[in-house]
Amino acid sequence: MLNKPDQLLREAKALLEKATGEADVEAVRIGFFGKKGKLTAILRSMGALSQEERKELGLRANRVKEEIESLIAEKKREISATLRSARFSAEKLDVTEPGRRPPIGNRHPITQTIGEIVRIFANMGYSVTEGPEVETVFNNFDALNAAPNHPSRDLTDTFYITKDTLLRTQTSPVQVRTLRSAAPPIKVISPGRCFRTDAPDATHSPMFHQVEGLLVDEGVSMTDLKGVLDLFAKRMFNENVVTKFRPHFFPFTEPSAEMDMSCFVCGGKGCRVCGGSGWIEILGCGMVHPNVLRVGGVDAERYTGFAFGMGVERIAMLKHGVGDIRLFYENDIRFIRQFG
Ligand code: 2NM
Repeated sequence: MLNKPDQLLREAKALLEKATGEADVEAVRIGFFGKKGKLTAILRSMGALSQEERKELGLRANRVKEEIESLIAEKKREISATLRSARFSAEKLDVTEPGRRPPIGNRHPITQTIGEIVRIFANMGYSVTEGPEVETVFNNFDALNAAPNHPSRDLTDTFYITKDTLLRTQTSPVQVRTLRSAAPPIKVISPGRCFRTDAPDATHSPMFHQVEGLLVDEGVSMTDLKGVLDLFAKRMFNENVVTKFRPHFFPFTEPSAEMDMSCFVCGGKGCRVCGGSGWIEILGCGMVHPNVLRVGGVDAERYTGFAFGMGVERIAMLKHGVGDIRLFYENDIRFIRQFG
């Protein structure tokens, strides 16, 4: 009986050695000092002993009690130190770690080309106007002097929505809206999407982009048109290109012309880009037809104007050597990234 406390001390030491968490240590404390604890039981059972034995056992039991208590306290400190250092290394923050870059894309080549064209004209004092893609037949055809039987009105060329509405086949209806809502001097550029029922191939798409321009003022002549568009070609391609104007026909301009530019790749000698001719066709233009000015509410006796239009895809294909218009709409990231 007298040896029981030392036996309990050994037992407690063994248990504490194996303890790995605060709960294990707490279980040891309860196992020895709790109401039903082993040391508690010894102290309770002492009433049955002689006074000598009680004194000796009491002494030993109290010494063992203190020793186990200090072992428990030490173990608790040890465990909380281990837990803390584990937490510290889990929460470690490397403030010298380099930043992670988010993946950054680039503007679509068509958006970029529109931006370049618009910028060149903005630098010449033009403002940008935009209009709806769903237009009236009136703004898209009638106001632009297209005869009632003009082939471009054909159901097989135009996406009609109703008898009177359609997807615009060009951006000119935006200029019609401008003429009807503003007074000269007018100097605008209108980029946007257009739609025609073309079957897709290397140079056609049912959806494409145009930039059109319009300038109306007193005394505007064909020489103003030539000066502006020649400067545009030089800024868009390079300073050395020269331009020439070939007579053409558009219902909304009279006279009308197409502008050719000397090949910016071979300088006019003839190469693959210009098809050997040394010349590249880049836009259509002309003096705004008096009928168009009148429908637009402009006094055609006092004012004259010029207008022009170009296909954005065609310009982008020429500039970047893209051989198939459909590449612009596939959104293959490997294609788009080459314009970054
Ligand atoms: C072109 C060619 C020639 C043009 C005409 C007009 C308007 F509304 F003022 F009459 N806007 N755009 C025009 C003229 C467009 O595209 C090849």
